[in-house]
Amino acid sequence: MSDIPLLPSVTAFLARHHGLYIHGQAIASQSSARIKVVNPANGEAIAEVADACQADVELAVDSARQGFNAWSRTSPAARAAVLFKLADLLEANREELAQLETLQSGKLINIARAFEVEQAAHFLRYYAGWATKITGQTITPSLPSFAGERYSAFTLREPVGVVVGIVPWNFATMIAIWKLASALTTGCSIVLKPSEFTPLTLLRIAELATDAGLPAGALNVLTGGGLVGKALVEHPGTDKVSFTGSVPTGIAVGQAAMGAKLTRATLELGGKNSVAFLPDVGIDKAVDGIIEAGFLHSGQICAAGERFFVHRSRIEPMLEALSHRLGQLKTGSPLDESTQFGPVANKPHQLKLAELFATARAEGSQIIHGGRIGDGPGCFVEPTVILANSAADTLLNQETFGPVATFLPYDDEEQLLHLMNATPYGLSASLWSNDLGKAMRLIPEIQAGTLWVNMHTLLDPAVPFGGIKASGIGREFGSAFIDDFTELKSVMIRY
Ligand code: TXE
Repeated sequence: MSDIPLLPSVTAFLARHHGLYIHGQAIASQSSARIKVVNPANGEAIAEVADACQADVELAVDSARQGFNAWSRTSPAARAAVLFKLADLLEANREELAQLETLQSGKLINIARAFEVEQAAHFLRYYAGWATKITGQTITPSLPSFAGERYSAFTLREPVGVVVGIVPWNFATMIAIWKLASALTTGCSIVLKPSEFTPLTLLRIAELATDAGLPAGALNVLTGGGLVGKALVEHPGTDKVSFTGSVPTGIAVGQAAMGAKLTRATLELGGKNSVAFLPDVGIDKAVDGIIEAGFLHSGQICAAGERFFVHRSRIEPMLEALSHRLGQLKTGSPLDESTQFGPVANKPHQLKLAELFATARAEGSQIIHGGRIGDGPGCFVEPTVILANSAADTLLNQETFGPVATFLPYDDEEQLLHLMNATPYGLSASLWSNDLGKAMRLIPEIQAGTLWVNMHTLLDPAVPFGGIKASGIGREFGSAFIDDFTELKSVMIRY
């Protein structure tokens, strides 16, 4: 097989002189600084975007305040209709968005189509459905009446205001959709700041949002690096931050938000997610599970499994079967539909993984499979299996965010639970067993915001998602997001 041909609309989009998307239109940045967008599959620059400056931030926030005034007064049904229309437009432009996503992030084209576009449209429709279902409560106040007067009370859920959405590079389209959907459904406006590595699809989605009928200013897009995100977080005109990214940056963002003016912050950060196989799981099922948990999108998923615990009696055959399976994966261009394993998303990430492999070797962890990066211009990294010497090995504790599964054997359930929870993070975990009763008893003992049983990584818009411990604050999806994107106003009436 070979690469699919690029659509003419994709080639034309790449060649554009990209500006920012402010107040319903593409406009030039007030800075001449540019950022090159590089295709990680071959190291070639494919486009350039603006590196926004403070003047652009001022313009975007001013526009978002105006957008908030208009959008927050739009009826819930009208808001839902615009979001449903945007979901239709995502699907209508599926191939264009998927190709742009693959070019900027190295994601396999089939994953770009299925997750970045189709799943994103599914999530957007789920959120849109909530626009007409956001309610407060009626309350009978509890105090006694002193002179025959009566009291009644009710609560209102009001949109928090102008949201700053800061997006990482791993699912640049889908995560941006989650953020804009949460904000727009609840009547907030949003300024989105994509990762400097993957800004293209969001510039296109902003155009589609205008086509869907979104009023000017309800969604603005500023491209640029971390400083643009920081300026938005600290800006007096923004009211909430929704951030997805690394733990250190997330902590800095949370501190800046709180420090500036108690700006609300939802932080969805990384982790070091545990995957535990009880001894009753067959080797083939376990290997399928490890690939699902650790190697989907080369492990560049915040919820991916990174620490794998296998009963000592099973670890040897499991590692052998896994290595065999990984050796059969077809590595290649992400635009080739037959490719099963592509590059990681950018050069710094590839180099970070090379450093982690060097650390693993220096510490004497056993590299069972892979453990090297490619030497060409593309950002290729071998799918890697590591057997740790002890629970203290770096690879068992530091997030790799790559195609790396690190294993440690355990002897009994008590030790297993200790190992699973001995991490400062708590985004997700999974437990694999045919004994559902045993799994049900272990579920309350495992510290994670999401715990999967006999599955890993699958996110559903109806099921809340977010981290405990150092993996974040707040929840996306379900109805849980409503709490984070609205303020609760209490109204009390005497009569
Ligand atoms: O992430 P950052 P980076 C991990 C992964 C990766 C590492 C670094 O291990 O190798 O993080 O990736 C913006 N104020 N994850 O540097 O720094 C930045 O421009 C406001 C895990 O890309 O977290 C980008 O838009 N914003 C992760 C976004 O924050 C700032 C997904 C994320 O950047 C900022 C991605 C600042 N001070 C990487 N500094 C996950 N858990 O999903 C940067 N940004």
